[in-house]
Amino acid sequence: ASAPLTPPSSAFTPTDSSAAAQKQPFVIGVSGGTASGKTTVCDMIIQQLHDHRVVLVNQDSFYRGLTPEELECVHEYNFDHPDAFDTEQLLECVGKLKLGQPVHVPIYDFKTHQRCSDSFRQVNASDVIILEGILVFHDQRVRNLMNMKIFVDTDADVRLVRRIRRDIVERGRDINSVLEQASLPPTHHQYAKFVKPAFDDFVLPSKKYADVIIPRGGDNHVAIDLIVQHLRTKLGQHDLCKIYPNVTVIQSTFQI
Ligand code: UZR
Ligand code: MG
Repeated sequence: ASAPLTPPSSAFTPTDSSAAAQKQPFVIGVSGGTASGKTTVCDMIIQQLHDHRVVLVNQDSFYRGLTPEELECVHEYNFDHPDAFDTEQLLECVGKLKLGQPVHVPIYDFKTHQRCSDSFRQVNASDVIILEGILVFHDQRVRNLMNMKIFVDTDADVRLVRRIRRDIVERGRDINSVLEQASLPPTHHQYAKFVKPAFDDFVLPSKKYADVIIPRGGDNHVAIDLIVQHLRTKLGQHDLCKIYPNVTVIQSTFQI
């Protein structure tokens, strides 16, 4: 069951809905294969736009928690398929942020494959919303919310090496569990069985929707500088910083 997205008492409504409709936050979609450097690219954009209010929403937060039955055969569960995400909830969340309303984003635990049942991350109104994830370009309704789409394009071998390192260091795995069922032939390993086919079937085809393709990810400082320059121009043009006159209180608790 989906938990409510909007905090009950502090619901924020723009004072002038027509003005807010004209000057909505700038939504950037950042997609690319697993461990391509999406999060790094987003962090670099956020760092360089330090004088603006930018929030990052990660598609990973919208992973559905696994049922006890699914947990029993977790090796068979495809985390790389679009159905693994609660896209309706993601849509509702980004839709509300676009209207200037604060939302509660679920917290997903990669170690237990469950959502935190009692805590959320509050994300407040902002000038820029970055929506990041392997499949954020898959659903047309999600794409339609985006003002700019960036695809981080990193070679598959580089991604696999990073993925192994990251899952061991950050996501509570060992090498066997990253590749899964190491006693079986390589075609049965999790990477070969799910991650790679889903990249070919769903992630790569969504590259065609990108406005900008960044080769090599976070190492590509030139591309990130260009994007930030463009964003600064857009933010200046739309005077987005001043769209929410009553946001001051929220701003003080603003977090990324
Ligand atoms: P990024 N994933 C997990 O490893 N465990 C989970 O509980 C949920 C997801 C992985 C998922 C996907 N695949 O490739 C990756 N698996 O997280 C997406 N297996 O995250 O974009 O940060 O790499
Ligand atoms: Mg990431």
